[in-house]
Amino acid sequence: MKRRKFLALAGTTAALATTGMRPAAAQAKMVIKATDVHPLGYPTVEAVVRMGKKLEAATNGRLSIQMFPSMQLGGEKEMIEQAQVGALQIARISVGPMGPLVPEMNVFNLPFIFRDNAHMEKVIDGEIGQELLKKLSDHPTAGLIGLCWMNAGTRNVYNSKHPITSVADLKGLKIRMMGNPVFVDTMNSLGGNGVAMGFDQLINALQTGVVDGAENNEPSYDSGQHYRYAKYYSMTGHLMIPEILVYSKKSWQTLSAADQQLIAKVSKEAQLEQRKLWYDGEKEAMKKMIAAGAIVNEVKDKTQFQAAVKPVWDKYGAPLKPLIDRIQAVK
Ligand code: GTR
Repeated sequence: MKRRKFLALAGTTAALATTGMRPAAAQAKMVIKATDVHPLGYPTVEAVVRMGKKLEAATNGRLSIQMFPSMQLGGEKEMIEQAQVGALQIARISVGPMGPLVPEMNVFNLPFIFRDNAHMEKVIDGEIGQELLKKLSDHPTAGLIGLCWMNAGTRNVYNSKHPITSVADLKGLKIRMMGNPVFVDTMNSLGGNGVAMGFDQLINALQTGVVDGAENNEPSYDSGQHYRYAKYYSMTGHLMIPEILVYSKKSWQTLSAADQQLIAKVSKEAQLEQRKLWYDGEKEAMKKMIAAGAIVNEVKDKTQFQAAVKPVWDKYGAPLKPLIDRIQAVK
């Protein structure tokens, strides 16, 4: 269905491309602008760079990806806005800020929604993952095409004061959360003070003591250099939020159907390839942060954390109940 719609939109170019009347090499060269908040070498960045190489190889260099890493084009909010107007094509973003845009996506933003990585992967690789990407692509105003999912591990709390081993340890701590009310409510339910702020502002806020800490996976704690100001990294594992690769809908509609199919294909491959990079990246980051002085602690009893976030589930989970039931039924 999607293919038919895009064929219609792309018009003559698509017709020519799909009937093979015009050799691919004769079409205009196109540089696809991609961006990520993380630096070169970070698993999601590397996965998109590799996608670019595949596109080049498949089109004799007609299509390529130019990567703008390290927030060169702004924070996540700006990246989404630029993709919406077609100022850039590919943005790799967390599902975190997507909740307010596409309400169903908030299901992945509920604390403790997934049992473990294997559960999360099964969901994003399966029917539900496909459905949510389509929900985004079909959304009348979001202006984005959902290309694929990527792994982003588990988010853990880190701060400059002391290790967190129980909910009581969070009391009074100002913890930066991503810009989506579900996260501020999550931190407040856990007893801390959630402060919404962009990833791009966080290092400054940690440095100046505007916040005492934040929460993220190990590679982000490392890539953001947050360990320099918040050395206690506690394995709270309260969130497991996949990342999403989006394409500007405005730009997508100018592509030929053949190019859309090719980009969709390499994206699907990237979804599976990125996770190998992810698990290596997690290990690397852990080694690096410990060497840099981070103090990591396990949280033995997560049940009190799970009990404390019940109000978040009551508030945000109610309209998502059928989807939650399906996710929980994935074994
Ligand atoms: C990271 C994620 C980023 C960004 C960041 C954040 O794990 O890769 O896209 O969302 O978290 O906390 O803002």
